Amino acid sequence: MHSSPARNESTDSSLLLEFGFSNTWARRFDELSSSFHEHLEPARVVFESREHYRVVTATGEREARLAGRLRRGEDLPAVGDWVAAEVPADGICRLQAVVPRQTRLSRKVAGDQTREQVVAANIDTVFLVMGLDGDYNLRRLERFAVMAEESGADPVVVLTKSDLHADAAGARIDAQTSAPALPIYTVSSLLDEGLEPLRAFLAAGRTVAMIGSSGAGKSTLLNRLNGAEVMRTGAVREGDDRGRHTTTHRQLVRLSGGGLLVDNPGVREIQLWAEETALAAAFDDIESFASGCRFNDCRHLDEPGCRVLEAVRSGELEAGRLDNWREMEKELQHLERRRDVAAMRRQDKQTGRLYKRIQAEKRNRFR
Ligand SMILES: Nc1nc2c(ncn2[C@@H]2O[C@H](COP(=O)(O)OP(=O)(O)OP(=O)(O)O)[C@@H](O)[C@H]2O)c(=O)[nH]1
Ligand SMILES: [Mg+2]
Ligand SMILES: [Zn+2]
Repeated sequence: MHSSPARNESTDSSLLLEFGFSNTWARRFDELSSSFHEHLEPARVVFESREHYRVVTATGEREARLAGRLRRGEDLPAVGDWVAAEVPADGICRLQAVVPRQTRLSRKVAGDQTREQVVAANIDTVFLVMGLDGDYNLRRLERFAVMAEESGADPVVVLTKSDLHADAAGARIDAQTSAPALPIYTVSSLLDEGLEPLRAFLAAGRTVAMIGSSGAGKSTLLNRLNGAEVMRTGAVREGDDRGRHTTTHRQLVRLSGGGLLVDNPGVREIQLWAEETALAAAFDDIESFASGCRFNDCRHLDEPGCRVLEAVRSGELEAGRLDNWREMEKELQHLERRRDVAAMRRQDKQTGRLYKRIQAEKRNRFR
């Protein structure tokens, strides 16, 4: 494989390093870009809004658009992605390809379509952000935990607004039953309390993405961790503490301390895009109870000798948590069927195209 001098220049760029570039990414970029005729440079997507992108290149932040071949594809670049870009001396960059991802935080697109939406790519840690005000909802936290488990990054729970809760420590203990295996931090951005331990996830070049409802305090947390305001924040509604969707675009911000933090618009309802293994990981307590059931194929409904139901009776497992697990299990099974159907349709289309091509070739041959 050839190695172009321009690429080496890029690899040495301190700006790219600050945004998380490494030898591994350089190698992957090299592999990808060597199949192109155009001269391409590595860049990281830091902003995305419909088809408008901003990327960081070796020489600075630039505006970017998708090249035609990317626009026609199904897998669009997401914030956090490393891309191979045409970078003109000035003007708009053209993104030609996405470097294969290390991790990806995904959801199913809203509505009926069976499609993945990548919320953030190549992140090391996911902050599951939830307010200790009216936003506090353990069932939603469990759902976020499944989404985060699927990502390949490490999930961390961040309970914000501790100053608004009379018993923040108690709320944290309750949250632990919904995320038994995850670290949980309680913070107040208002009082600047509890933020220090979060900085450990934001060392130079490390990437963290935040998910949570609108109004949970994500952007406020980002500003606090940064030490100066970069994101706009907005008051929540009186009565239900819901936010007003102040953040409208995904954005990767390099904090003054060197870490990279992806802020996202708030989401209230997420539909999962995950495998059952992610569900099992987020609910490993239920998995381990289930291994004690008398029947191997126990559905934990009314079977005799069901260890899971016994755990609910004895108070070891919350009924609401079991119900939530059931609901998500159904949702994931449904998703899997829909994904199979969607894959078959794609296959049919391809077969159809192939068939047409063969027919056309035959016609040409016998003409
Ligand atoms: N009392 C208190 N208020 C907070 C804290 N953190 C955030 N807030 C307030 O909560 C409201 C919502 O904060 P944002 O940071 O805009 O919330 P967000 O999660 O970014 O919301 P979206 O951008 O809509 O998704 C603002 O009025 C903040 O001042 C906190 O620790 N304590
Ligand atoms: Mg925000
Ligand atoms: Zn059982």
